[in-house]
Amino acid sequence: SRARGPMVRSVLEINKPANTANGAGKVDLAGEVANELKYRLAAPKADTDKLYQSVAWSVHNRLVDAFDKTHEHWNKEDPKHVYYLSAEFLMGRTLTNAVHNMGLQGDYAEALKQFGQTLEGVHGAETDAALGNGGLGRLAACFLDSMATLDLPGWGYGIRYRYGMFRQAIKDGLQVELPDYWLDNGNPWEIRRPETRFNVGFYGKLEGDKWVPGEEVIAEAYDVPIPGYGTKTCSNLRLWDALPLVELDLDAFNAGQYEKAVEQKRKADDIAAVLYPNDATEYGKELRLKQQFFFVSASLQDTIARYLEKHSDLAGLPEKACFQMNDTHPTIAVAELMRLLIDVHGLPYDKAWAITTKSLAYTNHTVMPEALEKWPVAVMQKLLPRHMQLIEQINDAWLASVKDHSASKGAQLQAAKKAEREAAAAAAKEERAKAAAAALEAATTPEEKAAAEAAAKKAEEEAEAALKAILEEDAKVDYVAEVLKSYSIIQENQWNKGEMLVNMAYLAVVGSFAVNGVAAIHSEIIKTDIFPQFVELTPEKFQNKTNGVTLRRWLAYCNPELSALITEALGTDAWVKDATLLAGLKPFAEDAAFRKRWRDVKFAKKAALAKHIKEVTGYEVSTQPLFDVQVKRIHEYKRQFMNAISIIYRYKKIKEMSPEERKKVVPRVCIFGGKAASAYYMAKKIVALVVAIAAKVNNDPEVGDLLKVVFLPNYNVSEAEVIIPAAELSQHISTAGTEASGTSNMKFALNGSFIIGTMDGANIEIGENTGFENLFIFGVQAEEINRLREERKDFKDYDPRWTEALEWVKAGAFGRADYFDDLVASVNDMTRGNDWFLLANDFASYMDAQDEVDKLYRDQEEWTRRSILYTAGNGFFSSDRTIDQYAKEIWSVQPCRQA
Ligand code: OX2
Repeated sequence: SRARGPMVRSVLEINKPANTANGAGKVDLAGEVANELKYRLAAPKADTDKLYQSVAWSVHNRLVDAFDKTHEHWNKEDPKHVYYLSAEFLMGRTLTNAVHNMGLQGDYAEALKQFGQTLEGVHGAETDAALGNGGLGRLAACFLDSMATLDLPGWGYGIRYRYGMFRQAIKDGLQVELPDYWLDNGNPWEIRRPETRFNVGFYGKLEGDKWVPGEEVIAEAYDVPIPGYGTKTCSNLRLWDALPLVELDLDAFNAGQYEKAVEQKRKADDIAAVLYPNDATEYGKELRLKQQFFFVSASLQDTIARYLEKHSDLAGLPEKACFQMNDTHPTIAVAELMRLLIDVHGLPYDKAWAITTKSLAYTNHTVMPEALEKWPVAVMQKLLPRHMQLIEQINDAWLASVKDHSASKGAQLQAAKKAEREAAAAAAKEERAKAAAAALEAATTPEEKAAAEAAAKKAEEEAEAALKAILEEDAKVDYVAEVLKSYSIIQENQWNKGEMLVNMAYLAVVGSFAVNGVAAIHSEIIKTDIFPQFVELTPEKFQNKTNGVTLRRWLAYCNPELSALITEALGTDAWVKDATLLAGLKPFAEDAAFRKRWRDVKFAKKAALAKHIKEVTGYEVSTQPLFDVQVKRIHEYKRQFMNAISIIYRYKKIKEMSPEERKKVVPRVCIFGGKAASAYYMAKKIVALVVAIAAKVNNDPEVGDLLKVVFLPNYNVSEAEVIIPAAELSQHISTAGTEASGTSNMKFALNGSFIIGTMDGANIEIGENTGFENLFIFGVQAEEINRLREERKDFKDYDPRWTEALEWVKAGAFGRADYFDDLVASVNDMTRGNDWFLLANDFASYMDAQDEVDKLYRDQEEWTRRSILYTAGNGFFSSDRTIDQYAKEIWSVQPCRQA
């Protein structure tokens, strides 16, 4: 559904002035756009769509210029590069970003005038490049922007999925998934490189150490130029497409075997076809491992080939290349780099291992156990037999190296266990002695005394025998082996005994020189809960790199009105590149006239969102109420369900109020957005519940503008760019300890939106930067989670409001009572659900925090004052800062800037 504007002027008309308007020495952009329109698109009329494409192709030419110069420069200087290996890059639209980053907005605006159009006018015709699910993929995209902006030599490497993230629609109240045909109109933002191809093998057999693949495909490169902001640097995102070695088997075709004739092509097509639509969960499908290996192998082959154009000794590779593995998805790189060095380049194992472990670094993005990828050995063996052999070798060498440590740790554990048993036995013995003395004392006859003595003796003997037996049992436990097992990359599946798995996170930790988490709390949790045994051995490997977002896309371009105000106040636009300057806004929070202008901007953005809501959902919302937003992937741990239930409670109370009471209610528009993974049963019900609440509440005349609920379908980067600037309150309410970082929280904060949230992920650091008094923090702390899960009370004993709202859903107040039954039971029926994410526990404090929100919103001056402090306080969350830290503390990559 693409915005098609009115037909504008004919090509003939616009060609004339365009060719003569510009002076010598200046690129004639209007003429260039006209040429693209006429010759590349062969379009007789310049409608919005065609005009967008023509402008995009013209911008493409400017990008290619910058790209070529940058790479010529880097080629000459030969600096160390970082390669960001990621299965996901969630780029969104490119036009506005590219034009602004290159400082060409004035020129293109001028050129477009000749077609009776504006940049903003054609912007909407672009389809998002949605090659990612959520935070992880968008982070990769922000990182590319910052790397180029900081002139850091570095490329992204990924897959050119032919179908990106599915398009979400709501049909009959439920989510439906539609294919994302993002390449249908061509893609002006990429350069196909038919000369850059590598073969990637799968399956087959081992002849000793020699791997003979049973299937092979070609990886072909597509380059996506990445222009930095305010610099000549234009770096690269190289995405791989998969092609068959033989596209058409003509013999088979001629023999009438049509399917066999295109079998290779079909298999290759599958590899680069779709992005797996899961966020923070495991995929566990052979095709997924195939995709991972496909792009990792091509990327490593490519970088090694370029290295060898200039250098002969691969021992120097770590001085020229660092590979950052974005979560476990690319961690087969550990084995593939080993294979390439040993099998293809003839290096001995030890030398290859030294190079590998000096070149690889790993970022962990989640502590959700289901997202830490573990591949069955059987699958790995079948798909990548040589890699499985190497992983076994790596594991053996690794376990041998931790043998001494395991022996002493095991012995310590065993001694500690023994001491513990003996101490317990000694304490019990003392108790028995006391009891025996009392029994003796109480005995009156000699017979009774004798009996008491005999009983005491017997008890003593029994206890000693029991202790002996226990100690003997303990002695049989092989503590050393247990400790050693905790280090093993290959481990038994705890849910399916007998099945062996390759723990990809462990492989990554062993194969990397640096491991990092993505927010302070998360980096601590991975040390204490996920990799404690590795931290014992190499504490220096573990780092924190708190996430960040690019201020270009997420403030300057998505909120030009606020940007203009900030620039005016600071007297410079240097904050776009140096986010620490935003702190200069603090004094303006005290200025009533400035606050008024700040509010006016927010109001304008709310009006734009209200218009969008009307267009997309048909719902009419006023711009006066508080705009309350929760947009992110739908997941039980993110607790959209808790938000929904609180809205139901609010709605119920409004209905029960007298007209007088209703006057005191702070009106709200509650906005949701987010996709549910297609196979995620509960998440889909949560979407349906929000849609059902909206249908009921928005059509209830009794409630009017006091409450509106909106589910905006197909949440993606472009939607976020409209939603985030308009938000006044945003919700980041995951169970403490579950959201590694979150990155939308940073985007909201930078756009002056308040945060209601838990002590989780980057919320904590946002609190530190904004001042916790300005956030609405609620809920239990991460340290309490395990205990609270064990101490589960009956659901009705938490907060009566919780059960009241849930019972209403159960009674069918929002329709589909049967459909919502499992969802409601998961947090409301002790026999059917354990409320794993502690919604019931946190509901009361969440409701209290919401009351605080309403209270503060009534005081618009104070609200605005603090809103300004959000923008002023959070420059820390620029991805420029994050990338600078990666470059210095992990990659050892220096800027390489053209004069
Ligand atoms: C996400 C995490 O869930 C989120 O908390 C974090 O902000 C983001 O990565 C970027 O670091 N898939 N998505 C994530 O992790 C995984 C795995």
